[in-house]
Amino acid sequence: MRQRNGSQKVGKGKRHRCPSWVAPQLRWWQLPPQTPERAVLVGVEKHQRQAMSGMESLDELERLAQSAGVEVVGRVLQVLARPQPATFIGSGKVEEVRRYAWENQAQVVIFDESLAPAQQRNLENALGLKVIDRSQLILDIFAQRARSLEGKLQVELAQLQYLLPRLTRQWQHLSRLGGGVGTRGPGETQLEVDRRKVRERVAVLRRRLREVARTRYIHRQSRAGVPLPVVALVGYTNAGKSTLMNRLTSAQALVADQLFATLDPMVRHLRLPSGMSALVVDTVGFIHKLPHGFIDAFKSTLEEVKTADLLLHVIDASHPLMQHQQTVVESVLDELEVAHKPRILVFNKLDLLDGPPLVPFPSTASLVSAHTGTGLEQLLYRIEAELLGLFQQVRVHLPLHRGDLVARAKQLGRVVEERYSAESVELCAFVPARLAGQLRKHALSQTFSL
Ligand SMILES: Nc1nc2c(ncn2[C@@H]2O[C@H](COP(=O)(O)OP(=O)(O)OP(=O)(O)O)[C@@H](O)[C@H]2O)c(=O)[nH]1
Ligand SMILES: [Mg+2]
Repeated sequence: MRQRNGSQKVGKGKRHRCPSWVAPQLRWWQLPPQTPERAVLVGVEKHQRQAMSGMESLDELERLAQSAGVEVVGRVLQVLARPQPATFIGSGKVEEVRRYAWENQAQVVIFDESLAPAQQRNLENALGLKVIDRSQLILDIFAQRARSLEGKLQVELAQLQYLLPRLTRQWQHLSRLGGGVGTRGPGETQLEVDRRKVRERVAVLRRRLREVARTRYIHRQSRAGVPLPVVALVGYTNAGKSTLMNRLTSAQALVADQLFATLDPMVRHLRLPSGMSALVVDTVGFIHKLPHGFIDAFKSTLEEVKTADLLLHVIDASHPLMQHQQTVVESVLDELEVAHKPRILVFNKLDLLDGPPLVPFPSTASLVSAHTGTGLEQLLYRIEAELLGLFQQVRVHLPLHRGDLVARAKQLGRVVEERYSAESVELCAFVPARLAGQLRKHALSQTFSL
C-alpha cells in the first residue's frame, strides 16, 4: 500500500504539512486554507430494474457531494443482488475501494445507500477512512445551509433522528458519528450523551420548533393583515423553485446551481393580473432517497405546504430523469397528506430544451422558463383562475356602513360588481368560503347568492 501524504506524493488536494521547524510558531488561523475533502463514491446496481440506475444515482450523489463542498476523486459501482450483512458491498470490492481511495488521497468514502451502524463501522475499519452514507451527506448539507433559528432546530432534530437508531446497539460507533463532511451541528456534541439525553433533546427541539412555527405564523398573518390565499412552490431540488419565486414576486431568494440551496421557507406577496393578492412560499426541495425522519424533522417548514391553498409543482423539464423526479415529489406530497390539494404542474427550464420532450407534457401543465420569463404571464392567469375556482361566488346587499367588508372582498377575492344605492351596496364577488360566510351573515334581508 502506498503511504498517504508520503514525501514522494505531491498530488492535487494533498494536505499541507508544515516543516517541523515552522509548526510551533504557527497558529491554526495562520495555516493555509484546507483543500476540500476528497471523496470516493460507492454505489450499487441492483439486479431488478430501478427507476434510477446505480450510475444515475451516483451522478446525483456526486452533485450532492459537490454541494457539500467535497471534491469527488472517483466512483466505484458494484452489481449486487442483495447487500452483504457485514460491509454492504462484497469483500473484494471493499479492497478495491480501499486501494482506489488511498491511491487518490481520499479522506472520505461516501456510500449511496443507507448503511447500518455495524456496516459503517466495519467499513471504516477495513478502509481505514471515514465512511458516511447518502443521508448523512444530505444532513451535512442542511447543517451548512441552515441560517434561521427554525432551520437550525430542524436540522439538529433531523441529525438526532439519524443518530437515535444508531445509539441502540453498540456504543463505540458513537465516536465516529460526529464525522460527516464539513461537519457542523449536534453530531460533534452528541458524542458523550446517552439515549435518554438525546430523547430529552428531541423533545426540547420539538417544543421549540412548535413555538417558532407559531410565532412565524402570527408574524405572517399580521404582516399580511388578512388571511391571503397561499400558493406553495414544491418540487425536486434544483428544479428552479427559487428562480420562479424571484421572477413572480421580485423576491431575492438565493438561486444556485447546487442541491438544497433553499432550506428555510420564504414568503412573498404575489399580485395577480386582476389585482387580487396571494402569498407565495418557496421551500426546501425534495430528493430521491430522502433521509429517514426528514419529513418529521422538517414538519414546521413543510407546514407551509400543508396550509397552502394551491401547490405549484415545479419540474425541471430539461432533466433526463424528469419523470422519476416528478414521481419522487408526488410520493413525498402523499406522505405529507397534501396530495388532494389543487395543484398546477409547472414544467420549467423550457429554454434548455432543444426539441420536443421525451415524454409529452400533460395538456393541463404550465410550460415556463423562469430564466427567460416565457410562459410566466399565462402562469399568473392560471394561478388566479385556480384560486378563484376555490372561491365561492356571492351576491349580497350590504349596509352602507360595512365598507370594511367590501374592502375585504377586494383584497381577498375578485369583485365583479359593486353598486351603491341610497341604503345599501350590492356586491357580486368571488371570495374564499370563510369570507363568503361573513358577507352572508352581515347582508341585508334581500340577499341571495348565485
Ligand atoms: N436555463 C435555465 N436555468 C434555470 C431556470 N430556472 C432555474 N434555473 C437554474 O437552475 C438552478 C437551480 O435553480 P433554483 O431556483 O436555485 O432551484 P430550486 O428549485 O430553488 O433548488 P433548491 O433550493 O436547491 O431546492 C440555478 O442554477 C438556476 O439558475 C430556467 O428556466 N432555465
Ligand atoms: Mg431554492
